[in-house]
Amino acid sequence: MALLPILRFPDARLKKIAAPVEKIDDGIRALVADMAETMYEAPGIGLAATQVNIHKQVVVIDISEEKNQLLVLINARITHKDGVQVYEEGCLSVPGIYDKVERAAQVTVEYLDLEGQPQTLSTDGLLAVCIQHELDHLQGRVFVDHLSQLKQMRIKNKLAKQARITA
Ligand code: K1U
Ligand code: ZN
Repeated sequence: MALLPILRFPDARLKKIAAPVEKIDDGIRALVADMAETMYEAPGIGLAATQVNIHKQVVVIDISEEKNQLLVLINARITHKDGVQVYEEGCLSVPGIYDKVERAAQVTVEYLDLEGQPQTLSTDGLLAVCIQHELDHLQGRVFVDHLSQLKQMRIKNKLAKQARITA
């Protein structure tokens, strides 16, 4: 297993649209293992392949306290959304920035698991937020795209300043 470097906003590669996985082979299984290790080490509660510069429809999520409930979503599609919730989101590609985003309160998602079996999950709360956040990444969107232009400009300036300080 290996830790993967995480792309940082506003890297243009975060805007790429991920392609469906055609075959769940050893390469995909190794990618999932590396993504899970990278997410747990960060630490985070989710990671999309886009964030590690792999443009395939692969997501890992674990919102459990014990970090022992890994959810792997391959070729996921949200088939139903209902209601509205607002949650203060963060993102491993936008370090140190948190802001409120409005998303659906409940979602139903259809996906393939790591064995290639079709699954359907209906959920709400933080897991619903995290699924929408990660599937946004696969479509080339980051959570700051949901914020005002003014906030986006401030975030870019703040991250550029941080990058200058750490360079
Ligand atoms: O996609 C990502 O960059 C991961 C992101 C997921 C997420 C967080 C909050 C709302 C929506 C989606 C993160 O994991 S940011 C870090 C974080 O939230 C966290 C880290 C450690 C413990 C608990 C939460
Ligand atoms: Zn993110």
